[in-house]
Amino acid sequence: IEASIPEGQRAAWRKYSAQEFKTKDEFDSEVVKHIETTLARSLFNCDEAAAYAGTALAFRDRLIIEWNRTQQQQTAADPKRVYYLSLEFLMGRALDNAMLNTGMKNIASEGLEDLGFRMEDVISQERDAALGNGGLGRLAACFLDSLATLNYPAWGYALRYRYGIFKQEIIDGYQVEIPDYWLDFNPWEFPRHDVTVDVQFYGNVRKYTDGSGKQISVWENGEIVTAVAYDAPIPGYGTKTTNNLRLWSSKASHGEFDFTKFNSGEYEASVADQQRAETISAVLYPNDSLERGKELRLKQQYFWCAASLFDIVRRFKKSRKAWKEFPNQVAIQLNDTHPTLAIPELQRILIDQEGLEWDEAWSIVQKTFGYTNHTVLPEALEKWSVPLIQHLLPRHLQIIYDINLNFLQYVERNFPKDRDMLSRVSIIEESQPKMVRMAYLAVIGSHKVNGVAELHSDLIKTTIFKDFVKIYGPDKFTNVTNGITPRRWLHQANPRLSELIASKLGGYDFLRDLTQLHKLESYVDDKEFRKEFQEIKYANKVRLAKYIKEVNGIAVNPSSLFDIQVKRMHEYKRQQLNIFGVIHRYLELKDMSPEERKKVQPRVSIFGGKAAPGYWMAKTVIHLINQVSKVVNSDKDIGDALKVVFLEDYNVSKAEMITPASDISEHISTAGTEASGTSNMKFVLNGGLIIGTCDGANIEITREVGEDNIFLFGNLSEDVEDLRHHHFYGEFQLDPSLDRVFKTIREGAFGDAGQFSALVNSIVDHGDYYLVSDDFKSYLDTQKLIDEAYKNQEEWLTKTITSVARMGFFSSDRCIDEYAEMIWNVEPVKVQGQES
Ligand code: GL2
Repeated sequence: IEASIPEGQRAAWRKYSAQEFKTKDEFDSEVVKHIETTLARSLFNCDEAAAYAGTALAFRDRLIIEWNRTQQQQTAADPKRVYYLSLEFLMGRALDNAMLNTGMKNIASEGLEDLGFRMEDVISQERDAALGNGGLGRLAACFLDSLATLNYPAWGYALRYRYGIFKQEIIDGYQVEIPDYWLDFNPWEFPRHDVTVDVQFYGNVRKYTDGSGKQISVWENGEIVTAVAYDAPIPGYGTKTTNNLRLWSSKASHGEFDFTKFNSGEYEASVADQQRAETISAVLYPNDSLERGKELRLKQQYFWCAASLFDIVRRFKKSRKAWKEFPNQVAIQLNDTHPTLAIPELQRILIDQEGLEWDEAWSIVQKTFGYTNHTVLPEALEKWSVPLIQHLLPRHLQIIYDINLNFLQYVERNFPKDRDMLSRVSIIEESQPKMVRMAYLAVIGSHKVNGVAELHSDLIKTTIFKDFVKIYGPDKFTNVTNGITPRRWLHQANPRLSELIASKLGGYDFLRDLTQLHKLESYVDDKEFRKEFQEIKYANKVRLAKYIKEVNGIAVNPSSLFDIQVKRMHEYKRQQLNIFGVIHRYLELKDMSPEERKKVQPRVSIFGGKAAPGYWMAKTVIHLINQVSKVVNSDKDIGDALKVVFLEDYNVSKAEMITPASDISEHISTAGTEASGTSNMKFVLNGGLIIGTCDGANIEITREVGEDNIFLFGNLSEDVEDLRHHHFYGEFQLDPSLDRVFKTIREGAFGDAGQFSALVNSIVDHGDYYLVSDDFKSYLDTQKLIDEAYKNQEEWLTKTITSVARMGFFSSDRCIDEYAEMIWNVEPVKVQGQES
C-alpha cells in the first residue's frame, strides 16, 4: 500500500500503462524492438533463434500485462484460491501455446512473414521446459491450462530445477544421458527477487512453558536456505485469466558468499555454503514411479513445501480474516505424496507460530488439503526413515508423532477388537530403521483422497488404503478420472484436424467444451469429411516419416500401419511384450515365401521413451529394441513389411508431432499397474486406435468409444495375484511362440545374447512378475485382428472418426470442474479485459 502511486498522478500513469499489441504492425514493432534492444542484434544478424527470442519476448510482455490484471482483480475479489503442489510440471514449449491461447497466432504468423521468417521454424527453436518425468508431470501441466481456461484463481507451486529431465541420446543402441541445462535462455520466467522465504533445516527443538502455563516449542539453531520465487505466466484459452506457476530456486541465505569467511582467507569455504544451498533446486530426480529415499530429495520436498506454505499463509493473512476462515480461502491439492510434508508444516505454523490450539489447527489442516494418489506400485510409495527426518526436520518429526498418536487413539476407540489394525495403519512403520509412511500421513491429513481412473480408485480402496476406508468411511475416497487439454493435444498438435472439426461444428467452441465433439458422429458417413480426415492422418504420418528419415536414417512408408508405443520405459508398461511381439512378427515373415510376404499388412513399429538412469532392466529393453531395429531394417527379405524405429529423446514437443501420426498405439501394462495413462487419450483424440489391456483409463475409453473401436487383450487385474502365484507354485509352460522368440535371442540373432539374459530370465526363471508370458498369446492374436481390420480402410476410418467424436469426456476441463466441485469448493472469477 505504501508503494502505490498517489491519486493525483494515477491519470498520467494510466495514460502510459503498458498495452497488449493488437495488430500485426504492433506485433512486428514489439519483435523488432526486442531483437534490436533486448538482444542487441540487427537485421544484419538475425537468425531463427533471434526471431524466436524476439517473438517470445513480445508474447511474454503481453502475457505479463494480462497476468498483472488477473492478479489485481483476484486480489480485489479475494476468492478461495486453489494451490496445486506438484514436484513436476512437464510444460513443454510455451510460445505456440501462448499464441493459440491468446488468439494471436495468425497475426504473429503474418507478422513474422513480413520480417522474413516462417512460423514453424521459429516455434521449433524453443527448448522444452522439461520439469517432469512423465504422465504425473504432464497431468499437472494440463491442469494448469484448464484452471486458467476455466477462470479458477489458481497457483501452481514447484521447484525451479536448473537441470530438468536429462536428454536421451542413443549411442550404439544404448541410452546415454546428457544434462538438460534449460535455463540458458528462458524468456518465460520472471525472477522475483523481492519474493523470498527463509527455510530452516536441521537444528534442535527447545521446549518451555510460558507464563500462562502453555507448552511452547521453538525450532532453532538450524541452517537457513533462502527460496527465491520465479514466476511463469499461464494463459487460459480464450479468456483474460492468466494464472501463475511459481517456481522456487534455492540460494545461500547470506548472499553470494560468506564475508566473514572470505575476509579471513577461507575462500573455498566461503563459497561452499552457497553451492550447498544451490544444490537443493539443482536437479529433477529422473525416476518415474520409483522412490529412492535420498536425503537431497527430502530436502527438496521440505524446501518447496515450506516456501510455498509461507507464501500461501502470507497471502491469506493480507485479508486479515480469522484463522477458521483459512479452509474457506485456501484449497491445497497434493499431487502424489511428494508434498506431504506440507501437512505437518501447516500444523507447525498454526501451533508454534500463530499460537492456535492443536485441535483447532488440525481441523484447519484437514479441511485444507486434498491428496491425489497416482500409483499402487509398492516401489513408488514414499517412506522416509525416522532418523533422517529427526536429523533434518526435528520439529516436524515430533508433530508427525503427535498426529499419529491422536490418530491411533481414535482408531483404538473405534476398533477395539482389531489389535493388528493399529500397526497396519500407523504412520510409523516398525521396521529397522523405523519409517514414516507418507501416503498414510497424506490420507490422515486430507479431507479427500482421489485416484485417477475408476479402476485405480477402486483398487486403492481395496488394497493400500483398505483399512482407512473402514476407519473414515468410503466417502473420503473418490475418483477423478484424468484428462488432457484439447488446446495442446488437438488444436496445437494437430491444427488441421482442429480446423476440420471447427468447420463442421461451427467454430472452435469445442475446445472449451470437448463434449461437443459428439456432433461429429453425424459426419461419419459424409464422404467429403471422411476424405479430409483421412488425408490429415496421412499428412501427419508423412511428417513423422520425414522426421524418422532425417533423424534415424530409416525410410518408412507412410502407407504402412504405424504402431506406436511412446512413454517412460518401465517393466510394468511392458515395452518388452511389444518388442517380443515384433520379433515374433519378424520370424513369421522370415518363414514366408516372398509371395506370401507381399500380402501381409506392412507395419512400422515405433518406440520412444526414457529409462531412469539407474534402471538397468529398462535400459536393456531399449538396447534390445535398437538391436532388433538394426537387424530387421537391414534384412533385404523384409523390406517394407516391417520396420522398427526407436525415437531418441521422447519429450512433450516430440509427442505433439508423434501422437497425430498413429494408426495404433500401445497401452499394454499388466492389468492393475497403470493408474490411468493419459497418452492413451491423446492418441484416440487424434484419430488413432488403441491396443490395450483392461487397465487404467483404457477401461473408460472403452466405455466411451465402444468395444468395437478398441483392441483389448490380456488378463484382468482380479486374476493377477493368482497368476503370479501360479508362476512360483504351479506347472509353468512357456507359450511356444514366446519360447521361439527367446531361442532366437539366445542364439545371438540380435547381438551378444548375454546382454539380454537377465531380461529373458526374469520371465523364464524369476516368476514373470509382469505376466508377459501369460498375455503373450492374446497379444499376438489381437495384433492379427488389427492387421485384418486395417486392411478394410473404410471400416477403420469409421472406427477412428467415431472414436474421436466420443472422446469429449477426457478433457482436463472436466477433471478440473470435478475437483473444484467435489474437493476444493472453489468458484471461477471472471477477469475483465480493461483495468477496473
Ligand atoms: C502416474 C501413473 O503411472 C499414470 O498412469 C498416470 O496417468 C499419471 C497421472 O495420474 O500418474 N503415477 C506416477 O507415479 N507416475 C505417473 O505417470 N509417474
